[in-house]
Amino acid sequence: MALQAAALVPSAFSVPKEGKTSASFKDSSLFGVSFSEHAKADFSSSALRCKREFSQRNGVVRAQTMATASPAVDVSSPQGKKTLRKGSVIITGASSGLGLATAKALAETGKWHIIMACRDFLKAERAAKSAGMAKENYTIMHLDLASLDSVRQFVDTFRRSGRPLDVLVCNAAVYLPTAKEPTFTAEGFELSVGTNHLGHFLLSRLLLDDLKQSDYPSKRLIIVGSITGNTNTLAGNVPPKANLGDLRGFAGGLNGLNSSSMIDGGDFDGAKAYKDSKVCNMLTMQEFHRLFHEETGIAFASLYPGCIATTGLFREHIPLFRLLFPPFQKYITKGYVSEDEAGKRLAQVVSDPSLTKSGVYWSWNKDSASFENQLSQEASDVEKARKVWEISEKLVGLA
Ligand code: LMG
Ligand code: NDP
Ligand code: PMR
Repeated sequence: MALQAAALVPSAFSVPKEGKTSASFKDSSLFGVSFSEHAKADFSSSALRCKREFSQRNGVVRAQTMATASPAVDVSSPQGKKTLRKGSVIITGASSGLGLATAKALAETGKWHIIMACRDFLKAERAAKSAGMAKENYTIMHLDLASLDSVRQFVDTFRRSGRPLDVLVCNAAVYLPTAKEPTFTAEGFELSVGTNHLGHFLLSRLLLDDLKQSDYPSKRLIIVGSITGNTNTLAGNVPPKANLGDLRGFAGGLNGLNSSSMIDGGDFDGAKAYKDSKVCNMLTMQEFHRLFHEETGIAFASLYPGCIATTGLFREHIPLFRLLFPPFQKYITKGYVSEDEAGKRLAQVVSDPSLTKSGVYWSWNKDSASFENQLSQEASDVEKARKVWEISEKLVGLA
């Protein structure tokens, strides 16, 4: 395989190729707008759109067609100034790593209420406390992405809470690099793709309606991607490489019984399954953008936050890897970022007024300036995105 030299640099440092939608460092110059700029952005257009009434009453969901209880922009403040209500953001897997750091960064602004969607309630509570998050800034709700029933139940519980949904962040993931045999979700899908992609696919499809109903000025759906799913980078060329093939295993249901547990139909490989799941995440973001951006105004985005070598993602890896990986990334590849820094990056994609473009895969350069990065050929394949979407709909019971 002939790889271009330029294609081998890590995506965080790569210069966007010509010919694609206005990818440029110009955008990154807008980066750095502080959270305080948030309220100054122009919010007039969608201020009085339909909105669900905020109601904490048990089991009551009230659909209303008039803005009443708490419109996103309140122009009736004493000085007649526009003030923005707290944004409401769901973050999956906010009990550790990137999700927790993002929740913390957003909570610290005082402008967000974070719904921490986690499979381990107690762990999430302890994590929020130790991150110093104030109680009024977060709610923990149970979500196990490895069960589609749990996903549906979560959506139901969230709707009953009466909170609006302004931003959804699909962040949770599992990585099983040392597993010899596949393990499965409640519905029998291979666990990495089942959790990282299918669980999030159902969640975001169901919550799209809630996002549509929000009157918040900048509505976003963010799906965390990664460099290791992109074979146009050095990191993406470390074996085993992501490759969805012709999707035969996926179409067969990934159950390891009458079909392969791998999307491409091959033998099980946990590291590859994770990377494949990230390709699905990035393709899903683009298909969402293609189908719904114009109609809804929602910004769909993905990102590579940098190599956060210290997170729980590597908990299943061998101890030697866990010992060497952080210094390797810090001193050799220089791709390392701390959880705090990565959390600030994702928090920008949630709330920065300059990162509103839809259909973008964000990355950050050495100076921590954001830029629109190029996805690999497979991770930007329009036909594959369409097929992954169609098969996913069938597997999660939406088609
Ligand atoms: C698999 O191993 C595991 O089996 C699997 O379980 C899972 O973990 C998976 O991706 C995750 O990895 C992959 C294998 C690499 O593992 C290793 O990383 C072995 C380490 C080899 C050590 C190399 C020495 C590096 C020196 C640094 C020493 C510091 C500390 C080490 C820290 C280790 C933690 C990472 O697989 C291989 O086969 C090894 C080859 C890797 C090369 C990858 C580069 C590919 C580039 C492709 C293009 C080449 C082009 C040439 C250059 C062109 C220049 C313009
Ligand atoms: P962590 O393991 O720290 O965080 C993952 C989170 O996902 C945890 O909170 C975990 O919950 C949760 N989770 C796992 N399975 C489920 C499930 N079935 N239902 C609900 N939640 C679940 O890893 P990271 O913070 O590193 O990973 C976060 C995201 O960042 C992932 O999408 C990953 O792919 C991406 N990423 C990470 C990089 C890195 O270098 N670390 C680089 C690029 C992307 P619990 O706490 O209960 O285990
Ligand atoms: Mg990688 C040159 C830059 C670079 C970057 C930015 C990463 C990120 N990695 C790079 C290079 C290399 N890695 C090289 C040269 C090697 C061979 C020594 C290497 C190896 C390696 C392994 C074994 N790297 C890994 C692993 C993992 O198990 C991680 C993985 O693939 O998880 C799926 C991983 C990662 N390297 C990264 C990042 C961000 C990861 C993990 C997380 C992820 O993509 O979500």
